[in-house]
Amino acid sequence: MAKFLGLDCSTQSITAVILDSNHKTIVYQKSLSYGKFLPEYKSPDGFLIHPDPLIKHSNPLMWASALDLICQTMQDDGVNLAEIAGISGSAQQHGTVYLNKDFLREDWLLKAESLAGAVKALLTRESSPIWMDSSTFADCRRIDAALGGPEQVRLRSGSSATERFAGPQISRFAREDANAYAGTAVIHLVSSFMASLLIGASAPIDHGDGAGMNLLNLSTLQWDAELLAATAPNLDIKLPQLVPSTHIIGEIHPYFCRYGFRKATPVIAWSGDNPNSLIGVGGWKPGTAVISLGTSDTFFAAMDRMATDPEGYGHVFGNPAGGFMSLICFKNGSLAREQIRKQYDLSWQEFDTCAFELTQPGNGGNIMLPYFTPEITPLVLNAGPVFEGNSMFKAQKSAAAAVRALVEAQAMTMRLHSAWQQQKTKKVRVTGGASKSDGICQVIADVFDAGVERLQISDSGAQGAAMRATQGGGAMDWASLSRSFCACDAGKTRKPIPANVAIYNELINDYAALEKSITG
Ligand code: XUL
Repeated sequence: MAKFLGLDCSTQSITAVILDSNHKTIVYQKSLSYGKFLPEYKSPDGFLIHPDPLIKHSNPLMWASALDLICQTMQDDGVNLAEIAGISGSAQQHGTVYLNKDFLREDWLLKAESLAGAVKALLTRESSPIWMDSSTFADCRRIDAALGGPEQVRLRSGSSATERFAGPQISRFAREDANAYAGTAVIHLVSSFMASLLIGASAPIDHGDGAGMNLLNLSTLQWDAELLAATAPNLDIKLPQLVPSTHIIGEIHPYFCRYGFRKATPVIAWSGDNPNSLIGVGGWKPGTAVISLGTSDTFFAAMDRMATDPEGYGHVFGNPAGGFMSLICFKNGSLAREQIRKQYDLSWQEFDTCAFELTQPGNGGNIMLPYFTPEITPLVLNAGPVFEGNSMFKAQKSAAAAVRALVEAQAMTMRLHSAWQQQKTKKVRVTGGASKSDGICQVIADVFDAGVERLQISDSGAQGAAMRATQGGGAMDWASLSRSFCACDAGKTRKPIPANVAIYNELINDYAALEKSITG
């Protein structure tokens, strides 16, 4: 048997990817959005509508229903699930699910008609805060203070106390609903909750996703007693065990035989979507950085040693292939590109021509700070782009210069704010819609002095999970998985041009100085 299943429970949809390790092919891929297929949960975008814009919760029963739904859909699509030799999963990071002591028993799934039906009575909190929630500012500051300052939290957990992370969210729940918190026997991440449903028992949390909680000590890979104590009372007895992401956590529960799964199909630990995507795009090994050009731009990379961002913007998670990975998020991604394109009435083709052919590297000294929307890396609360350079540029009268300035700024801010990793980027893999642009890819190659490879993978989380299931099942190793499933079109690689690299090595200092003049 050579088929492996990866599932991805993301913010808006559930996805399944099945890969065949003998033929080195993806044999099935399906995504179902909660809004369309589970309208009864009244979450068109995957979360519950709330009058307070800082609060973003989802109904965990929706995720349980989605798991039933995707299994049913695979069966209806004629997939023989008895051929699946291993399963793993990916889930949006940071969300938490709160359950009572009956979830720790062995029989809660035995006679169930549906997963949501089995779990409903076991929840101690009806809704789950997700990564989009930013209601825990006060909790973050309390945790910082208890540890003796924000650097302590960062040095231990890999990230400063962060609003969307599980720890601050647990802290808020314990303060605001102490009774429900006291009745909570176990707190899961979305990933370990979904894994629990698959094995019909409370599953462990993996190091990849566990690092997104402000609770895991990255030096010991154990829960940090002081962070736990600063977060909420008795938290040590409510958290699952920690395991490496490659760990086989159990066998699929007989409940799933109704969909055709074979009894005892092994389940490999689930992880967060970013650790899974690192694997899914072939970025498991230090030296390769991944840049995903999406609504927000994200930069992530396997790290060759543990380091943290002294400025507190970057995060460190576990790399499922061992060691650590960075994740840095820039809000002004496609949003900013779209804004400039519209402002100058350009097609995407024209945008690319501006960035590539009509302007020169260094942009004649014209620099932009691309804060079209409030930025998180670096922290800029008052949005508004900054134009510094000649008068035409400052008056925003030159489309070509504005496009190049934006593209250069987005690449330079990524280099600047990933420098804390102190490792040489030898290769960059770029994904997402804007990776089609030759201009953008060439600027990234020149700014990072690294070859840029383009990769079109639509479901990198689910693909990474399927690859992890294959590795965990012993069928293939990381290197052969990456070669087989993350191959790039060699003809489209962009190489750094030494003269341009030299220009950006200078310009980045001017860019950093301009940024400092705004952020202080
Ligand atoms: C990472 C983060 C998001 C979520 C949702 O820190 O908050 O990427 O994992 O995808």
